[in-house]
Amino acid sequence: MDRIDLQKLEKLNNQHVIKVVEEAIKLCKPAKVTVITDSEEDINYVRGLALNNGEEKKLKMESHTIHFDGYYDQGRDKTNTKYLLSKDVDWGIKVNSIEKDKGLKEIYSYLDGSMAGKEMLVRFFSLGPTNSVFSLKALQITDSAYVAHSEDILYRPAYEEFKKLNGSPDFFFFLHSAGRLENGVSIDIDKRRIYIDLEENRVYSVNNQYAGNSLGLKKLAFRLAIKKANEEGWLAEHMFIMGVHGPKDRITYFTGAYPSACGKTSTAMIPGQTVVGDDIAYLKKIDGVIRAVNMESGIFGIIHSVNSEDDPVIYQALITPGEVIFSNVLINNEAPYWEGMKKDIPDKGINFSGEWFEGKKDSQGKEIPCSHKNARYTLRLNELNNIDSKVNDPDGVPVKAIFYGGRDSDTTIPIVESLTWAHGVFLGATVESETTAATLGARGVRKYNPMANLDFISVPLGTYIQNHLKFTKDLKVIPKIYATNYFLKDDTGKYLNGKMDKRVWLLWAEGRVYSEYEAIETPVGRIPKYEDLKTLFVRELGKDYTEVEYIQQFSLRVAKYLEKMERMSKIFENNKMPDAFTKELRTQTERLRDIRIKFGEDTISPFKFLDK
Ligand code: SPV
Ligand code: MN
Repeated sequence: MDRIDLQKLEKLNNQHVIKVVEEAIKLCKPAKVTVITDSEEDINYVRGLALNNGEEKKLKMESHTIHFDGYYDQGRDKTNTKYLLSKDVDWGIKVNSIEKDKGLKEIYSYLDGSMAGKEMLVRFFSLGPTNSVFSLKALQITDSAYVAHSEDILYRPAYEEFKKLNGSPDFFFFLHSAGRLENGVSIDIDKRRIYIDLEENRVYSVNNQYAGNSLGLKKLAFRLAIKKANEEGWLAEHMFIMGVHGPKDRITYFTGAYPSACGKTSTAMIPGQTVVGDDIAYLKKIDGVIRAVNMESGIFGIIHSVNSEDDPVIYQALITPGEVIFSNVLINNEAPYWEGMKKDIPDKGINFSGEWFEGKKDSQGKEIPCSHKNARYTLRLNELNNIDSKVNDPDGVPVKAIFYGGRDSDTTIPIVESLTWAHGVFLGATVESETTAATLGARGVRKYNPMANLDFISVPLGTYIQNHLKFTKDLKVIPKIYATNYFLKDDTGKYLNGKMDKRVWLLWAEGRVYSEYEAIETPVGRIPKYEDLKTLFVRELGKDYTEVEYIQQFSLRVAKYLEKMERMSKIFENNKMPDAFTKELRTQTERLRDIRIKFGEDTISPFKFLDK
């Protein structure tokens, strides 16, 4: 480290920071260490480095770059992401862990000398807006300029904020090395490891580049934050935050949790609304009101099927100059192309498999698409024309409603309002979803995913749910909770809803916050009335919404719901769940059984609940 970089570190007056950096240097043995402050000059240096070392390449459009992850490094590696534990934990869910000493020994052996001949970057960020009671501090050490650059887009720089720590060790830290590279991508994939130490608030990640694995601040910091939130009585959630624009300029803030690739970003981006965040929210009670901040300042979004019709706001940002990193898309003549962009796609170019041509097959004979299903874009929220004015507000935004959603083709109705907060927690905790491309492994398998957080929960499930249940204590305003499903299909396998229908669900829920619509009570919660949806479909989408459609979408598939309750009972039977939760599962099951007997039908039209 040269004198200037050392001085930058020393100016922080924090021995803990110095110690972490010194230990990282001793272990990884970089050729050079560069400390990055919040200055434009330093941040530019990182941008330049990513281009110079080949991790990113310039595209034709100004400030657009392309980065490729390795062919086998295209999603989160769940198998090799583990908690380092010094004692056994009864998680209540399947969680990967490794005995701490053993895990540390292993990952230190992979990190040892991993930066030989490379440059180590040291960066400081804030998780959440600066100068805010919500926010946490994070130190990232990495040999990947792509990682450091991505974090610059996705998080708020906080070198200056670190000074305010006054020497305290109250920060998360992340040590990442992409390991050995060939053609700019990590090659020792068999030695890819991501080890999380909840006791020391630190994460080690090695031999990978895909952002869900490499960027400490994204899903790795999120796990540390969930633990901290549970200890301190707030919530760290896999949630978007958005302003829903109701009648007469009324803005009502919603958060929403969806598993990867289940419509979270596209909900937050529904035209006519404003976005605060699309992935991770911190929620705290302040003066009797739940308020939320986006811990990020950018989006690392799935690009598959982003096009001018379905995602106009994002599409616009992707075709205009401004800082964007594309990853794992097709590049032809310095322009990016991806599946579902609704534009002609060239028949050759460079993609995540190297030289690509239409019809190219992988080693198993399967055709390689032009872009990976989990290919992504990274951009700052302020590149979007629907950014909410409160996006950086240190006090966050007041949360009036919470959405939960999964990917369910045959059981749950498009939207339902919970009967109570506890019932809403139950609805969130029983979200199911078919697996998607955002993680490695089989796709299309139905999995339950409590609060869309299964991959990230870092405390026992019962503790996590209890933290939700008790969150309304001392609240003046209790947010409403909704469970949504955008993926319901008919018998022929056709989706019952258009992509934009979620706009109607959102605005119905917004109106419900102010009791502007009546609802119909069913065993699974309250559902919209046909007339209200009809009005909203015309007003919001210019669409005629027929009674037939309503009946198809909102009929209660009681037999299917009971199958789901059965699956849930199995999951939770050996789990130490809070009584309030167990009660919700029991009573919802009873209500479903009763209604099935009452009507003698497996599928019950919503109109039948009207005369209850
Ligand atoms: C997700 O998969 O939920 C993401 C992308 O937001 S990742 O960084 O891989 O977690
Ligand atoms: Mn996510």
